Amino acid sequence: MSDGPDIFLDDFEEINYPDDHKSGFVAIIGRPNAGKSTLLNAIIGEKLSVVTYKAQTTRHRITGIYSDEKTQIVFLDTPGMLSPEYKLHEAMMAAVDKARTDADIIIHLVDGRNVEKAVELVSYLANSKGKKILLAINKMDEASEENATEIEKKLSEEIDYHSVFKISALNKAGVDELINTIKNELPDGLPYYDKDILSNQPQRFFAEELIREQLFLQYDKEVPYSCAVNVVSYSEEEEIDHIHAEIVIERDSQKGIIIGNKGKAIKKLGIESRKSIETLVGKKVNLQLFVKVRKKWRQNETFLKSFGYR
Ligand SMILES: Nc1nc2c(ncn2[C@@H]2O[C@H](COP(=O)(O)OP(=O)(O)OP(=O)(O)O)[C@@H](O)[C@H]2O)c(=O)[nH]1
Ligand SMILES: [Mg+2]
Repeated sequence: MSDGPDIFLDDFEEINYPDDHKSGFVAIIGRPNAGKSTLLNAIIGEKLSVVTYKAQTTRHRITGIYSDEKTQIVFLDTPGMLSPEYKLHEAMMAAVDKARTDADIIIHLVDGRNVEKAVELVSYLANSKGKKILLAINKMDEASEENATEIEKKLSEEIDYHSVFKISALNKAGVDELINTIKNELPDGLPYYDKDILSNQPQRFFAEELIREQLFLQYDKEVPYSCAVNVVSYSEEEEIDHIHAEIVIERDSQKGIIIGNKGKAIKKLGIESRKSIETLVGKKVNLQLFVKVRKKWRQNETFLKSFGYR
């Protein structure tokens, strides 16, 4: 007799998928601010990934799962490609690397308004041997055709793209064509996740991201970049979720900025974060925010790990 767990086959629901079912991973990779998170949200139809007008908003690899009867595509939104300046950046690039390795298909997303920016760091992607790469030239609601043509020409000298798309993630223009091509190119396979779910990340993760989004929107300059958000506890009741979150900063001097005159700034941060979390979870939220100083956490492996960046 083995001492393994008893497994009752009755516990497994048998689902019959069509023989030609396809599934796979698609990484969205590009420079900061290209519109990667906007594209993910446009595809999934929900706000899964935080979008702001500032560069380097996304720090983690974020999954969004697209399913229909015959397909499941696991999209991986990634931080913007950059040359690392500190350890947090290294961790962000490691998230890009992991997504690139896991992907069956890569969407190379570029901002069509700016030729110089669109071609920056292209050598990083040119090294992705054996992967199908689709070029998506974004922001075509504002970019000129001449720019798009020049970008396509320059990038195609470095990368042998499977196909090229001109899209506006913001207006959801050209996004269906992109998805159809991906569907055709995916390998045959069964779904990786339950078809009802849109992401495999836990709710506390989204809570952290939504608070971080508000930090980006409400504070200037270096402040949001030197903050991490850590949900210490998340307890769910039927009518309300209770969340206890820490805003982690690098220096004592930032405490006053986060809290603001008579606590006004942190109050606003709390209210706006709570509202966006309530929209996500569809019920009331009781959010408590605390500010904590962790000196130079962006350079510290242990802190990076404990905040989920490794
Ligand atoms: N005009 C226009 N703006 C867009 C489009 N797609 C995204 N944006 C804007 O570009 C900015 C950056 O968008 P994000 O989706 O956060 O970009 P990202 O590539 O995820 O950025 P990081 O996470 O910082 O690397 C936001 O202000 C978006 O609203 C588009 O198709 N057209
Ligand atoms: Mg992003």
